[in-house]
Amino acid sequence: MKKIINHTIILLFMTHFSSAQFEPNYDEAKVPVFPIPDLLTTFSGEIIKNSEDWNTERRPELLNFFEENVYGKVPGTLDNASFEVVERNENALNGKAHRKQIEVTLQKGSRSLQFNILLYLPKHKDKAPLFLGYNFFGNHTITTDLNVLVSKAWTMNNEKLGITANHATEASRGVRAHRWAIDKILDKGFGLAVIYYGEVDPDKNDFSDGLHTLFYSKGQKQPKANEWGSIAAWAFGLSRALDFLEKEKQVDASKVIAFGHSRLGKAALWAAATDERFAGVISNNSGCGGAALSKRKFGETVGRINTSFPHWFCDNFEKYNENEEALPIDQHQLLALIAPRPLYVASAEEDQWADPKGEFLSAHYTFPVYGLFGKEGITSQRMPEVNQPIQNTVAYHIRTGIHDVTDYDWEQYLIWAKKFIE
Ligand code: GTR
Repeated sequence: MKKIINHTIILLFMTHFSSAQFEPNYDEAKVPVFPIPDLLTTFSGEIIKNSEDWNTERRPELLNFFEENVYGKVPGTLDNASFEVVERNENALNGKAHRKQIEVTLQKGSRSLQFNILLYLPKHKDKAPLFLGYNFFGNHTITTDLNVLVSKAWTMNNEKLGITANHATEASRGVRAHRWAIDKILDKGFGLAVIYYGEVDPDKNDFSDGLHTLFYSKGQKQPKANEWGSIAAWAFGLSRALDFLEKEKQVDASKVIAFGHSRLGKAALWAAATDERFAGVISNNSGCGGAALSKRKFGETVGRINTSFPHWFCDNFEKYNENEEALPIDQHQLLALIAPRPLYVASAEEDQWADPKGEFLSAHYTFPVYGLFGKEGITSQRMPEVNQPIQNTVAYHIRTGIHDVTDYDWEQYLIWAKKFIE
């Protein structure tokens, strides 16, 4: 309760005084000088010299730190998960794809939660590698395909996208199609599976709904300080979708790439860090609490993100509000948890809020861990020019334009995925 009151006060305060309260730093000269937490030295000072020690010592302690202090632990296990195909068509998208819509039911004791997966698979492939990711406003927004079901779940209002009264309607069909290059994905022989993130956990500072409620003990109203926020809940949802994909004959479940933009990029990274079945991950403009280094305090900061979105991370993360120096880790160590699997970090030139340079450096600093596995990271500290991708097992590009997902982004992801995942 106390937390809720505090946040309400902070939020009210922010709405009135936000510009005076928080001035993001966009000046490289004002970025603090700080030591990059070393990937290959354990918290107790041991030096990691090979992949085995990384896997048995360093990786687990880093993962544990992020679980306890950043994203929060999943507090239990489900009793059951079931999957029902509620709609299918062998000739979707002008005969190019198989379409399936799957209702997933997660159960714990007497409580349950349902969410829907929209799956497109290329008809010319017997077993397809696949991108799995969330969308912001419902599966029906990613395509003009009239058969995609409109979500009944709570949805953030967005008048421009035709969403009012917190529920989506036909009016928003296809409004986000430009973010999902479905034809290109299918033509290259990849499948695409998407989920509306609000069905897994509605994106609001309210822990009385969504996935968290399944795991509450008697009388519990919100997760404990080291338990999951919304990002970890969304990550958990991606893993349950992967459980389903493992049963799908036409999917190559050993080649599922978690994909996400912005807050959903943070969720994709955390999903791939916690679930090693993901073959790789793409972080599109994930920014603070995603790929970007926190200690640079460039654009969005830990204090700012925990104030604007108190439900995204676990409460323990608030210890680092305006106190990034005290963090014994930084986000390059989250990225290193993906190793040796392929990792793509992408930025946009006009998305300074997400700190493109901090995203690049974070990807760069993972190279010693990829090196332990004989994989090529990004060794140069020099950021590439705009629209000049670097594509190794670790890949990075900064494209022209704003915070968004574009065809250009997908074209690069497909070139890289063909080389490093397929
Ligand atoms: C912003 C938030 C970012 C990013 C973004 C998004 O408001 O500050 O961290 O996640 O939302 O998800 O579009």
